[in-house]
This record gives sequence, C-alpha cells and structure tokens, in this order.
Amino acid sequence: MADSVVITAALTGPIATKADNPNLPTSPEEIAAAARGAADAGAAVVHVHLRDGDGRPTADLDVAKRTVALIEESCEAIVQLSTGVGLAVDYEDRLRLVEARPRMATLNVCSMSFAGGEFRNPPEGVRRLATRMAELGVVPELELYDVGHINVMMSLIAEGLIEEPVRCSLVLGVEGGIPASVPNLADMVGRLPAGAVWQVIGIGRGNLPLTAAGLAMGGNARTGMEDTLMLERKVPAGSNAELVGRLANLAEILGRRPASVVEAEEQLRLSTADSIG
Ligand code: KMH
Ligand code: ZN
Repeated sequence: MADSVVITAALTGPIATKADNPNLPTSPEEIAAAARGAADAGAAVVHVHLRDGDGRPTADLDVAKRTVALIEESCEAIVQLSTGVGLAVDYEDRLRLVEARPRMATLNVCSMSFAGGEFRNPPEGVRRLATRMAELGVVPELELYDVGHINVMMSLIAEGLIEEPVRCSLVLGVEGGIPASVPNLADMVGRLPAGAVWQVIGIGRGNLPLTAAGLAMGGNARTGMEDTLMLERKVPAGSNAELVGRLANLAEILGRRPASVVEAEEQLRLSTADSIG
C-alpha cells in the first residue's frame, strides 16, 4: 500500500445549492478560491462541476475553460473536470467539455437510475468520449457505481479505449447504485484489475465510514461539498478546505499522509506531458 494517499476535493457537485450551504462555491472565481483552499489543506486533485449564473449545473465550454484556467492560476492541484455534469444536461454537451483540456476528466461508464432521476451514459457515447479523451490526452477517471460497471470497464480496456493502469472511483450509496457497506466495498475492490488506482466515494451517511475503510484497504480518498455538506451531524461544512483537513487528519491517524501533487502525478501515472492546459 502506498503510504501517501491522493486526496481529491470534489468542490461543488451538481445538486447542492447555496440555500443548502452558503459556503458552496458556484462561480468560477469561487471554485478557483475553493480549489486553492483545498490544495493548501492537502488535496492533490480537484474534481470540478460548473454552474451557470443562476447556480444550475452547466456544460458551457467557455465557463469550463475559464474555470480550468482560474484554478490552474490559483494552485498546482490537478484539475479533474466532471463530464457527469448534472442529470438534466444533454449528453452531447457533457461530452464536449473535455475540449477545455483539463488534465483529467471523469468517464461515467453506464446509464442508471440516480437518486430518482435518470443518468444517461449510452454505450456508444461512452466509447466516443473515451476516444476523444485519448486523442486530447485527457486522462479518464472511471466512475463505477455498481459491480456490473466494473465489467463494462473491463470491456473498454479490452477494446483498447482505456489504458491501464485504470484510475477509478468506487461510488457507494447512490440510490440506484450499490449500497454503502464495507462488504460491498471489499467485493468491488476484489474485482478490480491488478494495478488499478482507486478511491472511494461514499455518498450520504456512509461518507466517512466508507472513506475510512477505503483508506485502511490502501485506496485513495475523496471528500468535498459534492459528497457531503456536513462536517459532522448538525455541523455544516464551513468550506471544502475544512473537509479536506478532516480527511487528511483521518489518513494520518491510519498511517497514511496526503500525497503531494508530484506524488499524485506518479501514482496516477500522469506524465508532465499530460499537462496540456
Ligand atoms: N457525483 C458522484 C456520485 C462525476 O461527476 O462524473 C460521482 C461523480 C461523477 O462525481
Ligand atoms: Zn462529480
């Protein structure tokens, strides 16, 4: 197990609003400031969703380019743009986001029911997105919400659309995906190909326990206001940096320390040539 842990800060997500937590960053400037705070607290990767002027999820390419540029000016953290964007956003618009050329972007491999909505990731579109990411040198992080998604990832590898080692998120606790439990996490980890670089995304109440279990198993970890708005019961998070600081403390208690950006580049096999900003 690597003694350093790559911490990803998921700064905003598509669902929460400032009414849920006024500290949620939504404008490009707020997102860049949150990225810097998270990086200072120990995050090596920032996972980024975009919002329009009304605070709704958007796949607007100009907003994406501006946000990526502002983050890259404000800190060294590796920018990972979400192509999940939000359930109401058209797949073709989501796909175009990689033209903003972040160093990494998410690749959601399966359509599914998602917390009462429909999350469209059609097989042919997923293959087009993987192909375009490879052309642009944008490194994919595969989002796996259930055991069967791992089989689809294996098909994408076999088709030559995804390079190994795969970088992936094991997402537990989405309504429509695998429930958040330690046996389910262990099952998913056991099915990953050798050399896979993985992190846990624990949604809702399972967030902290599942994150701790993933750390104990040698995985990387993610936190941030996309995944939880609360620092603890009845205590809203004051910032993404606060959540990252808590995760860094937890990792240290478990004998792991936050990876620097350089260490994260090594673990995730991001060559500096991937820095195409
Ligand atoms: N929202 C999480 C359940 C993405 O943005 O592409 C998974 C996620 C995926 O962050
Ligand atoms: Zn996301």
